[in-house]
Amino acid sequence: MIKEESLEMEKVKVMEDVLGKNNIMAEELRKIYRNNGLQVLNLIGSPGEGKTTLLETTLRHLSGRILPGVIEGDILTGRDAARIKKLGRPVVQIETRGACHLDAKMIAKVLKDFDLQKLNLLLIENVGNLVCPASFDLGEDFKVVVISAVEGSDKPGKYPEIFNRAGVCVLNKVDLIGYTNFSREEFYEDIEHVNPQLKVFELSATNGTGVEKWVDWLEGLILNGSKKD
Ligand SMILES: Nc1nc2c(ncn2[C@@H]2O[C@H](COP(=O)(O)OP(=O)(O)OP(=O)(O)O)[C@@H](O)[C@H]2O)c(=O)[nH]1
Ligand SMILES: [Mg+2]
Repeated sequence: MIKEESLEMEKVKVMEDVLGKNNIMAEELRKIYRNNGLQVLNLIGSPGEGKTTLLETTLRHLSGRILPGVIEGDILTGRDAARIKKLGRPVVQIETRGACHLDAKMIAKVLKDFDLQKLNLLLIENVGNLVCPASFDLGEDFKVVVISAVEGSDKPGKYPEIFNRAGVCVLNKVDLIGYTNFSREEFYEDIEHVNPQLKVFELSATNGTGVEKWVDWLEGLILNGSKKD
């Protein structure tokens, strides 16, 4: 029993150390973003919620108006980066080779692949996971939690950490909501408990419903925060 407890304490210490080091690196990233007039979003959600599809739709809408770059995080493959590349914006793929989240060190390593002076928005798609990425600060302005109507309305209550740390939530796949038992009442009640300040965009990344509002918010963010024209 005592052995189990001390093992548990050891694990907590290791984790605190890892997160502490990550926080220091995230502060460095924040300075780099600020010095380059970059707004940064960290998109977090389970596999298949539509994060890459949302990025594709967003890039199409922002084309010619905003200067986004994209970092794609996956355990393996460059598939998501290949999708983004087709839209003609700078993109870098990080393959974590097993890690269930991106960390600040990984981001620092790939930033040199961008000409940051030519960007005013950096969109980071984290590894598909609703849990691990929540704890790792990437120096972002906002964590954006992406969930889809298909996965159920009970998620904010069951995964409170990410809903609590996020500034923005995208509820995607609303085109399918009528085929599910998704309850907006339950969803918004949970959010009220976990993070009443959370800004929610309901949209469909595939048919475009609600995308305008999301894009308008993003544009506002850039216009207020960036010095580039
Ligand atoms: N009906 C519908 N399907 C969607 C929507 N958004 C994405 N999809 C579909 O959902 C599937 C997964 O989409 P992705 O964008 O690859 O999901 P992801 O979150 O990036 O997945 P990972 O990178 O593996 O974590 C694809 O078949 C998309 O076409 C939507 O708004 N409505
Ligand atoms: Mg993806």
